[in-house]
Amino acid sequence: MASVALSESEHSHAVVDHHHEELSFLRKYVFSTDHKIIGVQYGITALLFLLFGFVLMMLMRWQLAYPGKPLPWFGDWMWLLLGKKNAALLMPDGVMSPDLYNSFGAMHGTIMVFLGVVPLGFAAFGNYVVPLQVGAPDMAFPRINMASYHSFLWGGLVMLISFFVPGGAAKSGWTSYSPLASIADTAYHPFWNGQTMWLLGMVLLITSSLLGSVNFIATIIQLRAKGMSWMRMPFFVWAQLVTAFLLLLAFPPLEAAGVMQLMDRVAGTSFFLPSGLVVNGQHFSALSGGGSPLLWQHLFWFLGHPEVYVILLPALGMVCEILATNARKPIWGYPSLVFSVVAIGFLSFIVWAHHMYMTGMGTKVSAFFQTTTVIISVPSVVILSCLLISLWGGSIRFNTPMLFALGFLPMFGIGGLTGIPLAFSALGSYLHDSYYVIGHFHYVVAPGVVFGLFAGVYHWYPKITGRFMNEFWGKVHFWITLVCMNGIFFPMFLQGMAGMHRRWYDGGAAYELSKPLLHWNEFMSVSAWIMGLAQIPFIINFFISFRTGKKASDNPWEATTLEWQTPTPPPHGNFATEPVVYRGPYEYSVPGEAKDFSPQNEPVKEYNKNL
Ligand code: HEM
Ligand SMILES: [Cu+2]
Repeated sequence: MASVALSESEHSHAVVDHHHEELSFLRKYVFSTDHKIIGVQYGITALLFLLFGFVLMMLMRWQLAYPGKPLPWFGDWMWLLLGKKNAALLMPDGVMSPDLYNSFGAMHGTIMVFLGVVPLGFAAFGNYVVPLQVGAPDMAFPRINMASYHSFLWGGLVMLISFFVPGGAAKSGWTSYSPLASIADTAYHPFWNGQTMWLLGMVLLITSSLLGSVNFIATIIQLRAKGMSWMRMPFFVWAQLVTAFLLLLAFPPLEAAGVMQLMDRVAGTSFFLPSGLVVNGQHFSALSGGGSPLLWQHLFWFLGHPEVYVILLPALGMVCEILATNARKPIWGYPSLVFSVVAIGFLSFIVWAHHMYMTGMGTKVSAFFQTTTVIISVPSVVILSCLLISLWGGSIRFNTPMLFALGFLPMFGIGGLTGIPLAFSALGSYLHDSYYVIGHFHYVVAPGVVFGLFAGVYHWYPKITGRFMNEFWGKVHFWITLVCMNGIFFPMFLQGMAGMHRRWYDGGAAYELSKPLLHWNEFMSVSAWIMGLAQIPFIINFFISFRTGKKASDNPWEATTLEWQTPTPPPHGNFATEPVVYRGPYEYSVPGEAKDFSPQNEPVKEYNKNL
């Protein structure tokens, strides 16, 4: 804010002033307004939630592989996660109850999406990297930035606390469909129950995202350094800009819907509750009724589909940066990348009902959504193709960030291509709610997006901490994770095509149709647990390298974008003098230049001006 108005000389003056002013620990690390600290806060919190969401899934995978068997060892410790009362209620004799399975499933989805991947990709890397890449001293609104993190943190804490309320955390899936979600959990306690807490938590998380998104939009539009024209912005910045618009425009309907569902639960309204509702033989005649369950689905998916791009785009942006840096080549077709990502942004608002083919929408409406869904795959394919072609003829450096970025390409490719059949309602109706769908979107979000995020951690870690992470353990982390990811998710396609349903508490054991494919469950679960072990080297590497890692210079990867043209780690205010940009973002191996990278703030030599 203040920094926007400052002229260059005033600003460097402000930097000097800040050095003299000793901030207390609380102001510096907890209530910080520095985008870099906030980025790190988001990053650490999100990584912890990512781990937690994964642990929930590893516990569920026990139940899927060995239905009804008591959980070994962990069973005795579940009270730590659930409280003593809930543990006795939801895990009698150490066996996971159906309610607990549903609860873990719903919280896995919610935590991964809203507390893990999006805060890491959009908020953590966005906060740390975007102002540096556009050459700004900070975000446009530093205090709103702080409020955004704190709203996120409280949203996360509410979600965690909900494990301990009577009956445990929410059980209605990450989609919380009404009418079941509207009446869920109230038997445990009229207010302090999982679903109500979920809604409260979501309201805080959505508020946080909205605060973040206006900040990114203002920063990218207003605070770009001199010379940083639109088509000179690194692709990561473009991806963040489009993501911010998606959040800003798609989340408000869900926030409204969340408050409405909350009112249905606690204030006797019937926004989503129909007249004459009967659930499991129980009549809900006291309801005033007249509400529309379908309205919830529309409001949810109006956010839900753009949200998948909110999950994807930041990771895609990071992969692009890392590929260019390590292939030592300009990105092939940068303008088409930019136009494609903007096109995805627009289109993602008119495809949402492809999640709702089973609701009995008319053929005309479904034809519309099928068409838009197929169209949106075009820009995605353009982006993936540009990235692949960019590798052609490069002298590739196979370091850990590059391995993860390379791993992203085929994994995201499998995820995207397996989505195309789902676009057609005839096939979608058969595959709907099957493990095929779980396999499809996990290929996008787990080996896809999560690989992009890991690539980002390894790539920007030296800038943030001044030290490299260990390469050997990074590679061990990559290869085991790659193999295990496919071990977990590939068999899901086979199971799903054979008709195995998602959200089955026994993993299909009770159904004749799953018999031939049941043996995969154990294989998938073991893959998940080995993958869990493979994260240990990453965690140790992450913390140990902070002190003992190899020292990194200011521009250790010899990269071109502005975040590498400041001291490592960047000082408060980021740049000693305001940078001026002379070139596009990926000028690697420019003919006639002495070195194979030409930073954006390096003036173009006279003889190269017409190249
Ligand atoms: C990498 C490790 C992961 C594993 C092993 C895993 C596994 C699973 C499995 C087996 C299910 C289906 C449960 C069922 O239907 O009964 C599931 C559901 C889900 N997962 Fe994951 N997942 C992982 C990562 C992620 C990530 C990174 C995200 C999001 C960005 C994610 C989002 C979801 C969502 C939204 C659901 C649906 C939850 C619901 O049914 O409401 N998962 N996961
Ligand atoms: Cu969708």
